[in-house]
Amino acid sequence: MPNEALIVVDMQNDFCEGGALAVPGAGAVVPMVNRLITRYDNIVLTQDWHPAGHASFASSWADGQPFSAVKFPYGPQILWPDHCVQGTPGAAFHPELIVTKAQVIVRKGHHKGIDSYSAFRENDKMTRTGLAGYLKARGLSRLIFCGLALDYCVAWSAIDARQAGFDVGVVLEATAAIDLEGSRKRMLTEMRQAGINLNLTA
Ligand code: VGL
Ligand code: ZN
Repeated sequence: MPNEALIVVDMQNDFCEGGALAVPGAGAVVPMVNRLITRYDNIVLTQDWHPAGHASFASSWADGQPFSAVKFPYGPQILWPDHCVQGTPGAAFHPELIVTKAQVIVRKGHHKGIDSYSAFRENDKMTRTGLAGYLKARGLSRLIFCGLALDYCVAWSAIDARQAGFDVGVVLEATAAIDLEGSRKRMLTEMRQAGINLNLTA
């Protein structure tokens, strides 16, 4: 369909097996995502792209514990292991990911003090990446999401997309979750309540 775009979220080495913030089952997602990429004409890749010493890294704080929840000026934030540092192999796309068809790559999390799970809006809920404007300018109104991690960057992106007025679906079998303290189940419920179609297949 000419008005559809596939949004491939954060298929990067650090989120795959052996990476700094490996998502369980990420390797199995790569062939599923590639199958989707071959089927869609309009492809957007997102890339988590942090400067060294990013505020979301536990190592940036005295006593910072990876996977702990803390309070940032803009609200709650989880501290993560150092990951997806700009220009490092961990920030590169998985070597088997089909990247040639992508028309745009959206990099996010580049502001040192603000994390960005969503590909549309940073975690301060104010700073916009420009992706909504890009998609609207191209007449792409129906968005299909896949990639990593289901319960963080995929879910936050999909929910923001609904709020921005897009028709949204997620291909669950082409995702994998971090599942931190029930986050997988919680975000599936939130996505369903937001009117996101979770019944798509690869
Ligand atoms: C992500 C945690 C931190 C993700 C990115 O891609 O889901 N999660 N940075
Ligand atoms: Zn990140």
